[in-house]
Amino acid sequence: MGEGRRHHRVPRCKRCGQPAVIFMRQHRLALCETHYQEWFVNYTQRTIEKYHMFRPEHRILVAVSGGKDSLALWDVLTQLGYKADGLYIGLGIDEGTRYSELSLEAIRGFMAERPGLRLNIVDMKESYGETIPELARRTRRGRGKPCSVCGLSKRHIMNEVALREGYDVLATGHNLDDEAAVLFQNTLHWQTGYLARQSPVLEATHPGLVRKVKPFCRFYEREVAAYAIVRGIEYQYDECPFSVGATTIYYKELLNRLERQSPGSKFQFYTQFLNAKKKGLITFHEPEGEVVLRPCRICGQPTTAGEICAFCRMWVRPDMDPEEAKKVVPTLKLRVETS
Ligand code: Q46
Ligand code: ZN
Ligand code: ZN
Repeated sequence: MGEGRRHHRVPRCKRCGQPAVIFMRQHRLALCETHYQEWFVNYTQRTIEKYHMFRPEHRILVAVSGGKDSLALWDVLTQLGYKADGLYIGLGIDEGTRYSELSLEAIRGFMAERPGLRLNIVDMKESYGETIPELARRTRRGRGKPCSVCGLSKRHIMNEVALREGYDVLATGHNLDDEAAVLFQNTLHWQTGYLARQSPVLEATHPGLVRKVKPFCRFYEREVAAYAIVRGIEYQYDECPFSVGATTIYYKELLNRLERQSPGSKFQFYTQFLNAKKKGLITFHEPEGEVVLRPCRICGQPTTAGEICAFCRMWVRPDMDPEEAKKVVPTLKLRVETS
């Protein structure tokens, strides 16, 4: 290859001709730092509109973990002028890594540079008397890993805070890599119920459930990371110590290999699935009669698990009478910090 040709291959920003910081093959688009930021924010708005996620009058609760995805999402929604507050759940995960402590530090650092933000905080130990690893050990759920207790608790708390505080929608920072990995896993196992529900918007199918949206679902993880870096967001780089060996990581690696061989395939896989579903070219159904939602007798949140939801069952024993059962489930305490 001659010198001239190699020079020609240096990617240039499509808008201004300056050297590009990113090239996105699926959009055939190279952009410089300034125009990438602009494009990223506008593309998020296009995703919000495409899937009818929310409008400017809605109150949005953003689930923030301190990682790049959730902080970048909070940053973008604020820039777009949406009324977006944060929710941080202090899981109490340390395991020698200070994971939870560093996560909250990252969020506070982020807020310090952006006056006017409001963060709702629920600390597991403070509200429920136990951290996530302690709760998992006591209830013996999840074969030595606290992830099932953690996922269950996060879902319950996010829903409770959103409804109690009157938010219209809960927004999470799931990106394309997350969504494609879940889609891949569900397709391999033909989990038709999950495939029916996998969507950038989860409607509230019951008055006790909040609507959920994923405005970053069409961004590759590396695109979100690039945005966080060019915006100077100091996020928590370390993953939760319990994420090592998670099955979704395995599916992400498989998809990354596919992506290396055939760039753009992750984007195609996910967006074509959504398009085909929207056009009615493929349809999936929940297994009939299996998903009946009833309010939990203790907390009132809808559950498929019978009379008492899985969250409340971490405290309630089967031999307890209803009055006693109501008393043993701790109540959520919410703190608010503003910047
Ligand atoms: S579930 Fe498991 Fe995550 Fe909870 S314990 Fe950590 S890895 S944070 S998404
Ligand atoms: Zn440019
Ligand atoms: Zn309950």
